[in-house]
Amino acid sequence: MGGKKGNRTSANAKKGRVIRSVGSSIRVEDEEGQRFDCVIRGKFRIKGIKSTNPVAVGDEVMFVPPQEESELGVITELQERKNYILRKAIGHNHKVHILAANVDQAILVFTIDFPPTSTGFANRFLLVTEAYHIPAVIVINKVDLITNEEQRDRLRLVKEIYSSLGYKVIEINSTDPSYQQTALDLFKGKVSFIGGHSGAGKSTLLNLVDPDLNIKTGLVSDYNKKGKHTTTYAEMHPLAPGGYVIDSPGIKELGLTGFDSEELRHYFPEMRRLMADCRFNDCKHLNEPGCAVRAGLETGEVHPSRYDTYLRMMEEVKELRY
Ligand SMILES: Nc1nc2c(ncn2[C@@H]2O[C@H](COP(=O)(O)OP(=O)(O)O)[C@@H](O)[C@H]2O)c(=O)[nH]1
Ligand SMILES: [Mg+2]
Ligand SMILES: [Zn+2]
Repeated sequence: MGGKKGNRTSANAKKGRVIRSVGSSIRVEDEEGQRFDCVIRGKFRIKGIKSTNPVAVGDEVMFVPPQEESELGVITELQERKNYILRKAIGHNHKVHILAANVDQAILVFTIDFPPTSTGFANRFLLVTEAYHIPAVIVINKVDLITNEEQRDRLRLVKEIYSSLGYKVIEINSTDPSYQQTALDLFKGKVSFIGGHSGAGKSTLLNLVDPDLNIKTGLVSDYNKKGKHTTTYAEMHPLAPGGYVIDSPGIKELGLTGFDSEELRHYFPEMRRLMADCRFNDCKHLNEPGCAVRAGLETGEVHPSRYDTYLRMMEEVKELRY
């Protein structure tokens, strides 16, 4: 009343969370769940990274809501990020794209069969989550389809490898409503990133959490395969029981942006634990004498599948260097 129309100052700013960020189109949700399309005022720069997008889904911001429906809200401040996931920006050699920020957990939907998920795939997923400091949970889905001894052996092995590394491992049948509470407990109140092979049951699992959720995970990367889309973005969907899920390309497509061979070994928790015992401080656990990680392969402290992924990744980051 009496205030000058259009004179929006930071004094009216309120807290919000970015739930969509595609080009200059940014959608913010306030604490009551109301959504506003917003623009950014000023420059948001994050120390150390050159990104193509100033804000990403999951970002906590201060924004001034529009006074009229036809107007846009204005984002005035970006809060510090707890973590963020990067990918290489398309069309910009040395820039990155922030895919998502403030992610509470990464959920890997793993299947013993139909389709089989390899431990190599899981290792790569976990390497990325370790690098971004995002706690990971392995959800073994389709346990109802485990019927023979060979499958049960692989189930045991997967549980053993990843729980001994400290990851939470959960078994589920996403088509069985009696697992609904398990699914709710997992997602409720958290910002979750979900990954896994196509057909592993991501949509089915999310449907168990929120039957009204109308998304198809993996849609974005599917588009990419057909070449219809060139830009990739993530979108955050609110979940009925509280919390959000990030719809995004598979974590595999995130690439190894910015990783180098020096840091790779820090993202394998078991190697991190053992490296203090290596003879050389800068041991890369390749052919160095007195290497505790290679010794760990003999004692069973390091699983061959994990070491194998490490070697492959070391090769890949060498090739990616620019
Ligand atoms: N038997 C069984 N089938 C499942 C389970 N979870 C998903 N499916 C089926 O697997 C297929 C692929 O699931 P979907 O959720 O689309 O996989 P997404 O590609 O990862 O999203 C569908 O036919 C689902 O009904 C499960 O736990 N057990
Ligand atoms: Mg799906
Ligand atoms: Zn070593």
